[in-house]
Amino acid sequence: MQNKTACPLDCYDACSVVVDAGKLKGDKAHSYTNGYLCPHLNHFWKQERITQPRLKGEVVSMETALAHLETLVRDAREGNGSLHYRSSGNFGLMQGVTDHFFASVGAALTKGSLCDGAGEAGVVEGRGANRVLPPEQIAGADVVMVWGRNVPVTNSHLLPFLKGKELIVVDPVRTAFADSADIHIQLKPGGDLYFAMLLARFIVIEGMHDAEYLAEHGEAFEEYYELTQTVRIKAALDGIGLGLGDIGRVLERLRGKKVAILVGTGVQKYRHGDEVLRAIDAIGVLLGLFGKPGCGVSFLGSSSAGIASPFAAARRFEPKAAAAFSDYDLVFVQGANPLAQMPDTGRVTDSLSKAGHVVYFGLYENETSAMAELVIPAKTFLEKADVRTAYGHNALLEMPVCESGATGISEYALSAALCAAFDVAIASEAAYLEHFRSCGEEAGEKTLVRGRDAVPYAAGFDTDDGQFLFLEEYDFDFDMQEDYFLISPKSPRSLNSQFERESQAFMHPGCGIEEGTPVRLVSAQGSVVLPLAHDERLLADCVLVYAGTPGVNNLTSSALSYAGGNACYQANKIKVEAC
Ligand SMILES: Nc1nc2c(c(=O)[nH]1)N[C@H]1C(S)=C(S)[C@@H](COP(=O)(O)OP(=O)(O)OC[C@H]3O[C@@H](n4cnc5c(=O)[nH]c(N)nc54)[C@H](O)[C@@H]3O)O[C@H]1N2
Ligand SMILES: Nc1nc2c(c(=O)[nH]1)N[C@H]1C(S)=C(S)[C@@H](COP(=O)(O)OP(=O)(O)OC[C@H]3O[C@@H](n4cnc5c(=O)[nH]c(N)nc54)[C@H](O)[C@@H]3O)O[C@H]1N2
Ligand code: SF4
Ligand SMILES: [Mo]
Repeated sequence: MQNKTACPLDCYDACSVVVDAGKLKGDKAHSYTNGYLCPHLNHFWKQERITQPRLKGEVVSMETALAHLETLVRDAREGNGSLHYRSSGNFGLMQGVTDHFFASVGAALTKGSLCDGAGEAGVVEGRGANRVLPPEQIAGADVVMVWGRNVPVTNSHLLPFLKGKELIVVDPVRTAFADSADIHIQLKPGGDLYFAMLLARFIVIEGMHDAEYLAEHGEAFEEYYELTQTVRIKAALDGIGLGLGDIGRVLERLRGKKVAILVGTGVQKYRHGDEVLRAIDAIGVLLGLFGKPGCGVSFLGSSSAGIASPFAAARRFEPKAAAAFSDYDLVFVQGANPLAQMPDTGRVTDSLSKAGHVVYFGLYENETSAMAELVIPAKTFLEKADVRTAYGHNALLEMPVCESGATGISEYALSAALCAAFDVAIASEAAYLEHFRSCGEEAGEKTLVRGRDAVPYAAGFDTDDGQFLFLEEYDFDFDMQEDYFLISPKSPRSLNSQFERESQAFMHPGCGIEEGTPVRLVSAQGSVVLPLAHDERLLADCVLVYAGTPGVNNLTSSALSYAGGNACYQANKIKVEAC
């Protein structure tokens, strides 16, 4: 049995894990993991897993479960087809082997994202490709500007790389991280586009732009400068809760420095999320930060860049954030909890309950397993072989079998059984693993994905002409009536809906409602009643409900982002009623 693997969770850090007498420990030899893990893996064993397959509430054998699944797929092929809805409960590359089976029998898969799709679309529009900025480059910066990413909570292994740097945090919440920063820009949620455009405008006004760099990589910057002039300074700053002094304070820190800008998902949970990323990228281009050591702008990088898929490609797709489940005879859910995590739970509940049959393939009980006709337990990451990459660094990590156990079935074994039943060709598990492994190359104590850059964009952008494509227009109107903003970030205790989920709504103590009082939050989509807790880190007009809190997505809408087909968890304003 091997004793070194990687954390399977959907996280920037992709830690290297040592399995020591059943205990999980952070790998001291891996420079990104640095010898520590986070609460999720430290308490991995606390979470009770599903042990037996279940058909219509009755425990059945794995054989019976697989035979029933085969019948459901067969029947669906004669009728309205199957939808394979797979998400990122486990981030391993082998998880996609089920796509191979379902695509091969004509099922629909999903496209778009619940996560970073809007921002990613913006990055690709501007730069041509979404390359990861390695932690070593961030460590080389003088100033790090963190924009809508809660590093100690969601990306804690980056903290050692930020030591001793000047820190600017842009976040509507005065998080502990924001509190520790040299500057905290506490703007209103969704105010980032205006803030980024105004920063760009003043970079040019102050002559801070890098003319030489722009001549080579950002020729159209003057047109963009004109676009930034359409933002009315006073009105925009008033709207987003900032002043001219905030622009000045930030620019003063950036002037002449090596700057890394790290952007998280917080800024792009809106319909115009792509525009926000393009406007933030534009700051990097104006300052000449791309392709320079110790500098850069980084969003969640593409974790699959450089990894060719060995699996069959689908021809039919449903939008991930707004899938029409009811159109299908069979919905096969894997590594996901759509009933809690997709936006617009009311719509999802209605649509999923009208699907012919729902199958849940996962580790834990949740809202979706509770309503599924067939529940199939998965193996944990310790009991099956995989390989993973990350969106926060370029490492490739092997995940060999570290423990044996009779519970559950691996994604490969399930796919192999289905492929055999339907006469679909499938390579051996070893061949797929070898394919993924071969995408890596050794680099000191770690393995990196081959072909990724130590300094991304050093050879220019990946657009047709190598130029950065500045935002040419924007579709954003900061409209704020008397309602509240909903902020829905990640919790330190849960990984989306896995592990310890939150159960409260948070508001500023000045809201006039006593702690512990149940409040009804109401949006155009629906409502939820949650006990109120006070949090003085919040702006007066914000309600915070963490991602993973049961009921939070009753409030969110199925509207997709203008680009990238992403969920827009913070696009809805809400009302608050004490009850
Ligand atoms: N502990 C923990 N870690 C996780 C996860 C988890 O559930 N729990 N989930 C993982 C996953 S799937 C992902 S995608 C990543 C995401 O991790 P992050 O990128 O950090 O995303 P969030 O926590 O959603 O939001 C980050 C910050 O954005 C702020 N924010 C909210 N709205 C706005 C806004 O309009 N503008 C600005 N500037 N900031 C805003 C929030 O207050 C929050 O502090 O984390 C991963 N890591
Ligand atoms: N309100 C609000 N909603 C959000 C967000 C938000 O910020 N706010 N964030 C969104 C984001 S960024 C994301 S990424 C999504 C995540 O949403 P989902 O992708 O639906 O993820 P989880 O809720 O983490 O559910 C993952 C499930 O995967 C299963 N699982 C774990 N490991 C394995 C395995 O090895 N094999 C199999 N077969 N199953 C496994 C577990 O049973 C677990 O219940 O949520 C989105 N929803
Ligand atoms: S920090 Fe992220 S990758 Fe590391 S153990 Fe925690 S969830 Fe896993
Ligand atoms: Mo995510």
